[in-house]
Amino acid sequence: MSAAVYIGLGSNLAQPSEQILLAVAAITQLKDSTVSAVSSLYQTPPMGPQDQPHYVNAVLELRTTLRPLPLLHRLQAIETEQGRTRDTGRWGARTLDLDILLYSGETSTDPVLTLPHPGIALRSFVLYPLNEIAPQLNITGLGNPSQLIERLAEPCPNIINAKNLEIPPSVC
Ligand code: A4P
Ligand code: MG
Repeated sequence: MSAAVYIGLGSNLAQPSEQILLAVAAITQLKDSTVSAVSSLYQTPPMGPQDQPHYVNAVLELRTTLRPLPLLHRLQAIETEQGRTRDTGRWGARTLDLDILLYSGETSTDPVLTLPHPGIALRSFVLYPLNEIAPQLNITGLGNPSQLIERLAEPCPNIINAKNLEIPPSVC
């Protein structure tokens, strides 16, 4: 049986929108997996060091029979293929970051793969795109995206590519 997985995508180097679209295409090619929803692209101010460009962020939904760790390794390979280096310090600029936000209802405190991703509830660049594609999602122990957005009280980031939005999300 396949798991419902939510993946956060982020880029702020080397034509970030292109990096996100390339990554979506690469994830679409993963074996034993189907991309079932992709959010719009959002332009977001950097969290962390401010001397770096704005980010483009998105979230996608994947149905997969890959287990969490093999999936993480495949996502890290895609990051590397798209020129990701890990020498820019914590939360430094990057061509591509792929985070597993949720893997069905699985929970883990292992630093190699923490589930749900510990940043979900605190990041507008995750919550708005997640709310766009999965408004009813029950985020283990935390509530759904729109409840978390209300608690966060941060404005919706700019949508720079609304290709999936026939109707703009009501929270924006
Ligand atoms: N890791 C543990 N859990 C996970 C998970 N659920 N998904 C481990 C993916 N990886 C996970 O990640 C460091 C280690 O986290 C990995 O070895 C993996 O085993 P990394 O990608 O090498 O480094 P990182 O991304 O710099 O670290 P970190 O702490 O995960 O940062 P975040 O949380 O990814 O945040 N501002 C905006 N506007 N938009 C962004 O997307 N992203 C970041 C990075 C900072 N500021 C941002 C954004
Ligand atoms: Mg990361």
